Amino acid sequence: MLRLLSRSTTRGIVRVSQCTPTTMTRPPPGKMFSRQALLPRLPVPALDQTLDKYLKSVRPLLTDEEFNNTKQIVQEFSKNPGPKLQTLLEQRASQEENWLSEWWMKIAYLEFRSPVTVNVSPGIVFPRQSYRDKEGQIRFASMLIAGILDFKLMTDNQTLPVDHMGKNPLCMTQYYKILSACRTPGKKCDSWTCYPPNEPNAPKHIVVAHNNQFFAFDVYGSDGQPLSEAQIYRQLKNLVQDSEQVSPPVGILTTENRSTWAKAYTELAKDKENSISLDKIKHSICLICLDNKLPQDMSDERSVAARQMLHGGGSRLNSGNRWFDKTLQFVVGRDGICGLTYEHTSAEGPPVVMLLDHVVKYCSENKSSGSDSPSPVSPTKLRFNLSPNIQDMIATAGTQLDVLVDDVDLNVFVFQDYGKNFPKSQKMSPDSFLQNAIQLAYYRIHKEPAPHYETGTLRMFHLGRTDTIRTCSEASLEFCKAFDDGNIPKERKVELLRKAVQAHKGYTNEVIQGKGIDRHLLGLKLAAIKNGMNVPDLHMDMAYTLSTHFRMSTSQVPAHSDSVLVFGPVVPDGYGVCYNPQESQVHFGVSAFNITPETNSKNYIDMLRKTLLEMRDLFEGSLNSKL
Ligand code: HC5
Repeated sequence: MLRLLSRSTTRGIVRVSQCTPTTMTRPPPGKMFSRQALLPRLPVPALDQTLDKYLKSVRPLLTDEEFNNTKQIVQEFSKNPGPKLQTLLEQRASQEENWLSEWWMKIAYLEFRSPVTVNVSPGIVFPRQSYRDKEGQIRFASMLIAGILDFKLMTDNQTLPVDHMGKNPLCMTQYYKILSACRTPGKKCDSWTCYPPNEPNAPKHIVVAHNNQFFAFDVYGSDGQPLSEAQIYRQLKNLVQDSEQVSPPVGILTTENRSTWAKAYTELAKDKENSISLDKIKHSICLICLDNKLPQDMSDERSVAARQMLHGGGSRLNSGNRWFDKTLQFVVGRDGICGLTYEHTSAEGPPVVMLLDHVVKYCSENKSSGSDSPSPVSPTKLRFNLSPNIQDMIATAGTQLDVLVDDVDLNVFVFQDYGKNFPKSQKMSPDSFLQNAIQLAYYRIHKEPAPHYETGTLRMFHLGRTDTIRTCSEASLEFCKAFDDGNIPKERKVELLRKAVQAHKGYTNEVIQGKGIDRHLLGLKLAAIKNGMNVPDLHMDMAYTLSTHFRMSTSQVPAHSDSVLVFGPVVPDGYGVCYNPQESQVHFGVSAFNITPETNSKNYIDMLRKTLLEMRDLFEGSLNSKL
């Protein structure tokens, strides 16, 4: 069989060598994995259905002439080479645990060369904490670490309950991949390594970053139990005192273009001491970044905090106090600002949010964790010897990052007039309602529909990741066109909105059942490439390029805590919109790039707020008129 992607397990390390992303073998069946073996395998959708849906989805983005041309291309594809590629894909599906997940890890992440910072790694701002000084910062960090270890215990012991969507159990393997994992840069393709729990070499240390210095900190006592919060505090206090000097920002190299970073990595690792430090970071459970304050500009505090989580503020602020290759980095800032950033290769938002909700709750309960463990070991400083060449690379990386940071236009807001409650009261899916609001706000600013990506989960399938929910539809466009048309009565607008909501809901249901079109079309393209065939005309057609140039890149990530989630746009002329919908409010994080003056996050936020209010008015008006 064609086994493109192999896995090598050495002494419990799940290592993905260059260009060979991994899936973990089926984990042992603890409570957490009790449903794992029952999960269905990701299907390959029927070809004709995908092609029909594809044509429908591109229709609102094309002129009649363009559409007719695309229709012809699709028709030809359905005869040749479509069926042949479909067979190849079905063969792959019958041989792999999941026909998509390893390809996806490679295409979407490991081969992608842009910096992970801003372009790939999301940021999350936690609810603001009450501490206001350095002492409070260290105390909170200690509690946070205790909370992380408390969560880790549930994955180590596999006592975490299985997640469900409705009645359906979801794949739980991502929980094994967010802690003790790291990405490593490669020349053409990165690799990703994870050290699963309960293996002989499972890590026992975290890495703490302070003033751009890194420390390996063993957080378990000699009895294998987590250190108490008081023990963690004492060690952190010493560590902070020992690192008052700001060091050269070696971590800034991790914000580079991946191939550039790969070169620097090779150079850096030539030195024995550096190599040990790099391994210690890679092998750690997670990073804890003790940050300095970001200067407050005209923005509100939460938006400044969001930038701190997404990129750290630039080379002269906290961006060197990071290791962006690390899967999970918790950021504990000054004055009660805290959150995290995560490297996206191995997991989607929900497992990370589950962890953060647990940790936030743990910290709010302020329970002093357990008894002391024997023989705690002091943290050790990870040394980096920086050759003049590396120093130049750090300087260049800093300049590049500062350009990127200046380009990011990021703001957050809480919409407080309603949350899921209003659409529910009108018997509409809250997410489909919000998605249509997001599309409409774009339409009202730019006077055209946006190719629109919403993350749809495939976790109902073993090793499932995501597919695209294409929010822009003929129904959404009709609603957008009608919305500001004074000649159209409210009742009609409500009717059009309901249709658009229904279209989105229907599309969503198909995606989560494994019948989306984007990953299928990608699979067909890869099947062609891997078998030495040409990229099909369908994929070279402008309709494909246009409809996958996602000006709106969006994701719904519900959290129990009042956390704000942010990520960058995926195209220079687009927006990134992440939202945490709650019962009576919605937290939004909105990003754009300054390089495109037409897209502006504040402007978009104003329009989205206005649109959400006017969408509700539409209903109240129509309800009143019935009274
Ligand atoms: C803090 C949680 C952020 C959610 C991240 C997310 O949804 O990432 C998307 C993953 C995917 O495969 O759809 C990618 N996206 C950010 C570009 C929407």
